[in-house]
Amino acid sequence: MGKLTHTVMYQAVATGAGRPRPAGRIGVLAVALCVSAAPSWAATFYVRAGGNDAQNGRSPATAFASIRRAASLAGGGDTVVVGPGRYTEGSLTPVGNGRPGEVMRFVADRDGSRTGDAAGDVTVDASGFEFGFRISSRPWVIVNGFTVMNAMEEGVAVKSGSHHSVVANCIILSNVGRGVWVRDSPSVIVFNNLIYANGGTGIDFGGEGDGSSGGVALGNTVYGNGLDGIRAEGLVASRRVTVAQNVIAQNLGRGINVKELSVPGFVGQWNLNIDGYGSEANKSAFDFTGSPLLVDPTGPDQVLGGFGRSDDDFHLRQILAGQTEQSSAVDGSPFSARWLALTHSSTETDGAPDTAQADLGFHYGNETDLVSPFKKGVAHKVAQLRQRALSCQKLGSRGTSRCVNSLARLRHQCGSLAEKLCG
Ligand SMILES: [Ca+2]
Ligand SMILES: [Ca+2]
Repeated sequence: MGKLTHTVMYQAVATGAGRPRPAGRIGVLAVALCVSAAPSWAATFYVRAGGNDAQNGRSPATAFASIRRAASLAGGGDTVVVGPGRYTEGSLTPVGNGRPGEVMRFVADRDGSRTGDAAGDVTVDASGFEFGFRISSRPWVIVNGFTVMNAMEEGVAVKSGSHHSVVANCIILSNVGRGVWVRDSPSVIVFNNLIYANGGTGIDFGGEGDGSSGGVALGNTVYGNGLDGIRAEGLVASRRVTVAQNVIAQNLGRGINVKELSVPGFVGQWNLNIDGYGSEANKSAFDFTGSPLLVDPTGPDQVLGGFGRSDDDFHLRQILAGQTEQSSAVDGSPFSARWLALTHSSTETDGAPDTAQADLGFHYGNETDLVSPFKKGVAHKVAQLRQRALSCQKLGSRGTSRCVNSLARLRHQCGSLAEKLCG
């Protein structure tokens, strides 16, 4: 009965097109609370390369042409679905913020299943703009699946209290500044992105006010950026940052650089980082060594990113996909691909889904954002991951002499890293 009621309300809202939406919501909220049904006013806005900003954006047939237009209407609970194509716009931010249980989503419809378009990249070409996405004072916003390039500063900026926001499954390249800048925004998750050929640091947690404590950089490939790979700044403290399961290579600065004020609670584990560590934080993790064996980052054209990006290939070399060598990033996590909801995406050139233990680094074709698929919520997930990492670290720090007695435990806690630790 409640369901029927709020379906009717939803239609009332939906047919009120052209009305000032936020004001309408307050009235609907009051009614919704009276009938104790879960509010269901969340709207979906569509953006397509062939769209028109004069339409209402509420269906693929009446899609907007610009992401900016959709963002100017979207807030908590709403989703902006963007079809394949190239959008020359930038500094995108939603008009409203999300809330717990009512996140605001920007979703790239790369396979065309929601817009009816032919599959393809969904590219925000931010040439002439400061940022690709600029999530500012907008908590609980998810940016999922976009290619973001050419911004004059950061590809994606999450700043000024945009806590609990998520950047997932994006390819962020050739921006002049950082790839992802998390600034004064706690509990932000940067999950399964390919971040490369940016002028600044790949992923940066920091700020000048509240800092960005509780930040998570999980499962990203961070390659060939102009400064550090992943960094936790030290102007103010960003505590309890977690950096795990990333592949980090060919960055000009340090692979992982944690400044002194941000050392408390830092957890770094299961990274394949060949670019070293900053001097202010002791290296506490037990990392994979050797080349990440990416298939061909520059591609045959020998140009990394920019106009040469279409043949850039960041899959992992592996025997099952026909390569003669196997990256140690394959099956590098102690957690299963299922545990991380990565079973519909791939690190293999043949596109076969990730199975058994999760592979490290960027997975092509992934759609899950780490927030939506898990019943207990992402905070629980991150807590489990940190706990496991700390146990692994503790066991590993005992040195090889303890391997005889604790190899089984070490294997359970650390995954394939156990064998490496014990030689
Ligand atoms: Ca290339
Ligand atoms: Ca695997």
